[in-house]
Parts: sequence; structure tokens; C-alpha cells
Amino acid sequence: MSLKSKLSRKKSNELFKQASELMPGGVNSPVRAFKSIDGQPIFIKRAKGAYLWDEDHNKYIDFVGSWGPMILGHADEDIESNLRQAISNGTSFGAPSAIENEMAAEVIKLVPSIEMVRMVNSGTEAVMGAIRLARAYTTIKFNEKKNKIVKFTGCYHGHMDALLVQAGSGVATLGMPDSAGVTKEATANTLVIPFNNREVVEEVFKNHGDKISALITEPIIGNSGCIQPEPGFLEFLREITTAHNSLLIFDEVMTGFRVALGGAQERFAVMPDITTLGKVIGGGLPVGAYGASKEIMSMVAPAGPMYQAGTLSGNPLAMTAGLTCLKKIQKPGFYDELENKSKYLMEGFKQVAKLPEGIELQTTYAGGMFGFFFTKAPIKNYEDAKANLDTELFKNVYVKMLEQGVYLAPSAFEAGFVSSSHSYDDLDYVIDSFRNAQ
Ligand code: KE4
Repeated sequence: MSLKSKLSRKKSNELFKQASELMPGGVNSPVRAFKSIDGQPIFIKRAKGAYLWDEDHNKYIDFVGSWGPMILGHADEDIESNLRQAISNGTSFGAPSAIENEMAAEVIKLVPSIEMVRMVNSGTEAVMGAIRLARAYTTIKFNEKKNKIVKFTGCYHGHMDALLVQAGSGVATLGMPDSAGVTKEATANTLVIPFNNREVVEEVFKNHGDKISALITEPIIGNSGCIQPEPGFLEFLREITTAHNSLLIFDEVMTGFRVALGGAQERFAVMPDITTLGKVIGGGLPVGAYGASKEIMSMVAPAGPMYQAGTLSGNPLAMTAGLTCLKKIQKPGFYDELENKSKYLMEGFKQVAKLPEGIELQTTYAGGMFGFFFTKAPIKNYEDAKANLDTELFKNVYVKMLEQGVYLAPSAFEAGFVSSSHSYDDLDYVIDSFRNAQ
């Protein structure tokens, strides 16, 4: 940590030193490395409900929730007992199993626009499938080479080459690779534009509409902090893609089953052509999915010509955990309670900001997802966030809250998550720790 840490981190630091010799950056996913707060990762030993315990026996109230999946809280008893039962039947068959039917039926029941679904093993895989499916469908359906994909800056859709792009210098420009190893050819058909900017969307469709296969968006951006769509913006995207025979893809890997039972598409009543899912759908095990109408999904092999496959897709243990989770979140009032907790927490933060020594702060929430920005400037997209966020203040507040046992995402450009396990006592404690951290 860049600030003197009072908590013992002896074991975590030893493990990180060892890990750094074994894995790139000592982690299996970059965001876990705490780099954006100049820190070192904390090694978690166990978790239960809303809590984490690290290898040095420090306890934390968790708002990362494994980056979204743990909507019920950690070590849910029902998921655990169902997994114990399932594991005694074997861990993977590489053949169809009945639980895959049950899982598919549940996803189709819950996600309004999905009539047919394909299970995969991560959100990235789901997005890869969705992009390939969009190109296959629009090329065959409209008999023209529609290869271009439009995405918004600040949206993260996993690590497929074509979407690891940064906006070019102009406002509506072809994406430029945003990672070593991604070729300019791989991003040559990707257009990157700012979110919540209708004029630029209109410009890009005016200039490229006949070649645009799909526009993909996080309906609420959770990878630049938490940024809501302006009123009518999603409806606008629905209209303009339809008008140009382009598909609208909602990347609901984060918002799916998180901001409403039926995801953002239910919350905003805007139906995409293709939906990607992940995180919550796996109940903590590796699961992703993509789904659409039967007409669109009929393109997917072996039913159709678009190929996509996976050794562990529909894995019976992952299906067991995911299905148990999907059943439990259908409890009446589940999302009202979740949103009330997000609201309570963010209102509490805003009260702190109003104190005489208060800080510039704005907050937002949707269902079990929330975000706060240390600025008063309106944050409508990634560009606003990048230009206005006080990341130094975030870092200092973050570390002080961590020292008080509050585990938020270690970046100002991530969202936070509450679970059904978080209590109002937990939230009161966190609000106090936020006040103490100013
Ligand atoms: P995965 O491949 O990590 O399962 O999903 C990729 C993905 C796709 N779409 C959205 C909207 C996402 O948020 C993600 C992954 N989210 C990040 C956190 N913001 C995962 C954490 C990590 O990369 O370790």
C-alpha cells in the first residue's frame, strides 16, 4: 500500500512475492493486482455471506463480490449442498445432461429477449460468440458484407481482440489496438465512440451504416465506474440499429440478473437482438452465455453455419451452481431489497459529502450495483470520467476504507456490488468508514 498499513499483511505479502515469480504480475487477472491504487493484492483465504477473510485473518465487508457473481453472498448454503450432491455424480461428461436443459429453460424464462441460449465458460466467450453470430446473421440475412462493430469507450466486453480497442483521436474513428499482440487488422472493423452521445452515433451510422453488423454496449456501464444511459438513449440505439439492419447487442455480463431479474433489458424495457451473460449466471462457477431469438440462434453450429464450441460448456457443476442461484434470486422482493441497500449506501455516502469538510461526490445505483465519483461534474461517459475523476482522492479514501475492513473494487473505474447477505448494520459501518476516510 502506498499509505502505511496498520493491518498485518505479512502472509499476503509473502504469497504475493511467491506469486510474482509464478504468474504474470502475480495474479490470474490484472484488475486483482491493486495496481491502480499503487497497492499489493490481499490474498483471500475464505468468504462467507458479505464477508472475506484474508490470509492474515483480517475481515472485510465485500463489495466486489468476485466482480459480480456473488449476488447471494459467499458460500451460499443451497449452492454448496447442491454442488456436493452433483459432484458425487461426476464433474464433467462432455455430453448433454438434463441440467443443461433446466438451465437453458430458466435463462429463457428470465431474460425477456432470449428465445434460445448457448452456454459458454466466461463473459469473454459469450461476447466472442455474440459478435461472430451478429456478423454471420447480418451477412447471410441481408446478403451484404456487414463486418463493422460499434462499441463505446469505457465499455469492457472481455478480452477478444476486436474489442480491445481505444478510441482514435477523432470522435468517431476506427479503433486502434489497446493491447500488445492485437493487430490493427483485428480492430480494423471496430468503431469506437463515446457513450450517451446521440450525434456521434448518428454520424457513425450515416457514414458506415450499411457496413455495421452490430452495436454492442453495456446498457449500464460498469467498467468506467457506474454510468447510466441518458433517458431514451437505449431506445435510440434500438431504433437506429433497426433502421440500418444492424443488430443491437446488450452485454449484460454485469447487468444481467444484477440490475433487475431480467437484467437491464427488463429495467429499461429495451429489447436487444443478442444478449451476453456471465457472472451471476454461474453462481460463482465459470459460466457465460449468449442468447437471442430462435431465428438468430439457428445460425449457431451445429444447427447453422456459425461455429463456436467449448469443452466445459454446460458443465454440470457450473450449471448446478448457476441454476441454484437463478432460482434463489426469483424470491419475491429480492431486487427491491437489493436496490434499497444500494440506495441506502449511496445516500449515506452523499450525507458524508454534505458535511462541512465534505467532498465533491456523485453517486448512482441500479438494483444491486452502485458507483460513486469524486467530482461534481456530470459523468455521462468514459471521457467525462477520465477528465474529471479525482483518482488521487479515490486512492487515499480507498486505502483508508480498506484499513477499516471495507473491500471495494481497487479502481475508480469499477462498479460496486451489494448482495442479499449485506445487512444494514454492515452498510452503516461502511458509511462511517467512508466518513472516517475523508
Ligand atoms: P469474463 O471473461 O471476465 O467472465 O467477462 C468479461 C466481461 C464482459 N462484459 C462485461 C460487461 C464485463 O464486465 C466483463 C468482465 N468484468 C471484469 C470487471 N469489470 C471482470 C474482472 C476481471 O477482469 O478480472
